[in-house]
Amino acid sequence: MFCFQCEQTAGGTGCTKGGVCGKTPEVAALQDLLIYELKGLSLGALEADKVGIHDEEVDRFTVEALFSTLTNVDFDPDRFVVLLNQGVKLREQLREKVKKAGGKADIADESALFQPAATLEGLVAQGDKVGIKSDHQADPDVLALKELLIYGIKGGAAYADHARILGKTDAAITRFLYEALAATRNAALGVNDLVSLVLKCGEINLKTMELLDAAHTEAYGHPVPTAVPLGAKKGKAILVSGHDLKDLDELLQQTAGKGINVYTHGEMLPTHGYPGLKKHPHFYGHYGTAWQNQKKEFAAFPGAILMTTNCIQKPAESYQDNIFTAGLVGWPGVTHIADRNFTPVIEKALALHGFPEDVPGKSVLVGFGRNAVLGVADKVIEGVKSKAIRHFFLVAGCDGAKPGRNYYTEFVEKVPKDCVVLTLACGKFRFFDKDLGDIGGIPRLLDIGQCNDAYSAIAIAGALANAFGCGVNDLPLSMVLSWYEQKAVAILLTLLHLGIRDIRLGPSLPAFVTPNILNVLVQNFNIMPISTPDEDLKAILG
Ligand code: SF4
Ligand code: SF3
Repeated sequence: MFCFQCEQTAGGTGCTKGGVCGKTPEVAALQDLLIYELKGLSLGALEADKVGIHDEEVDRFTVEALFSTLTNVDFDPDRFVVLLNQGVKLREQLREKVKKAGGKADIADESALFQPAATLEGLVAQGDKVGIKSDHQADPDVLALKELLIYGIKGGAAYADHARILGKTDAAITRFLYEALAATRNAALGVNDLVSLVLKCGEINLKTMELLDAAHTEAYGHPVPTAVPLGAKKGKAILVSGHDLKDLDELLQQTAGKGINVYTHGEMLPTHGYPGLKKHPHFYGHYGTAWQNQKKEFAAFPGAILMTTNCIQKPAESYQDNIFTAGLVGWPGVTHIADRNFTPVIEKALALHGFPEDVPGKSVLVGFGRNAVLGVADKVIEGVKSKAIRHFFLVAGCDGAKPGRNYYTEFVEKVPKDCVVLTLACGKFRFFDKDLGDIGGIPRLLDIGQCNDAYSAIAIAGALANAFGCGVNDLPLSMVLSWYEQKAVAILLTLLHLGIRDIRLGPSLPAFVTPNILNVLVQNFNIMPISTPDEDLKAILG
């Protein structure tokens, strides 16, 4: 196997003997094969488009299959076998439709002719031949850009999937997924073409995130500032992790009146701010921190656990029977809920002892999405004009296991008292429970939401730039980002598409970016690695 799509890749270069994440060489091969198959399917979908055929099932499959290969989502080989067979069936159905419509049904590219082997071993052997390292001819910079493009669309597909689950789709988004996948089979594309495509990936991801923002806020209202307890209430308990609001909503409905309190873990924390979810009295509080601490935190949780999206890790034996997966998440041997009927989760929670006593704890504030922040825009603008607020820092992105991520804790601790920190995604767990006080009633630490809410941060920055009559790059705003998986890659491409400069990125730079490509990014966007909190703060604030 060879995989270097995430930040924790082995030795900072690539996982070759099994993933640091727990991905087996077998699953790595199946994922590579699925991506290869999607390339062939995309070539067919683009031909279908030319004769006016648009297949919703192919759209849905493509989005779900891409999301399944994202870091820490699906570790179950059997699920990939199902996907591989489904994909070829859809490809052939589409081919027939195109043929009937008089379009080009026969595509010569090998990926479009792929036939899955009948056995798991056979599929793994096929996958081993089509991985990242299979293209020996390609220029390393071209390969790097093609991988960057694939990772960008994987992240974008995750957001598209969340929007689709809440009833929002856009054909322009899936059309770009096909274009991008097909482009990776085009040997004629050079560095410049591919740089344009990765920036277009950022543009399409912005559209996707806007759609997701609409999906969330139309279904559950705009988040409102909400204090979330970090302690626990005596009684039975369910812990929900991931990003899927629909799963959480259904679970809250199905647990109503059953004497079970529902807690969030990881990226679910900001969901406490949505009026449509917080209305449930048994939606109690937040337990634990970010995904990489789940082994320790889940082992101590006295109830059932539901993983709705990434990021699952190998369950410890102590809670293997208490954990469930939903949506695209999978772990071999863990019970999967495919239809949002959470009865097994509820039964498990009722069978476990729950919290024997109330557990006291502090609380944290969430709910500072674009509506809440822009609702006090006058105060914010006045604060900047009167110099009460000197600078904004967006300290956002993923969390992970690397010790270097302490940078973000230290950075936020060292931000001067006359500055405001905006945050989103699971990187916030490095500092989310710090009491930073306020400036004239505006909290100094504002949680915008999940990584899924990055659109909100962009909208806030855009509105501030409008109010000050300048560009986002001219605002007293600096972005200090942390990345781990491919959703962060998609968001980063969106920021580059918007022309945002001077982003500081850590804890390390992506292994898939070659020195030449890094140079292009540095020259055009002045993107830079984080250094030390003191040096970076000095460089930003002067
Ligand atoms: Fe390694 Fe990350 Fe790939 Fe897992 S997803 S195999 S940790 S590079
Ligand atoms: Fe976190 Fe996985 Fe990226 Fe949603 S939950 S930001 S790492």
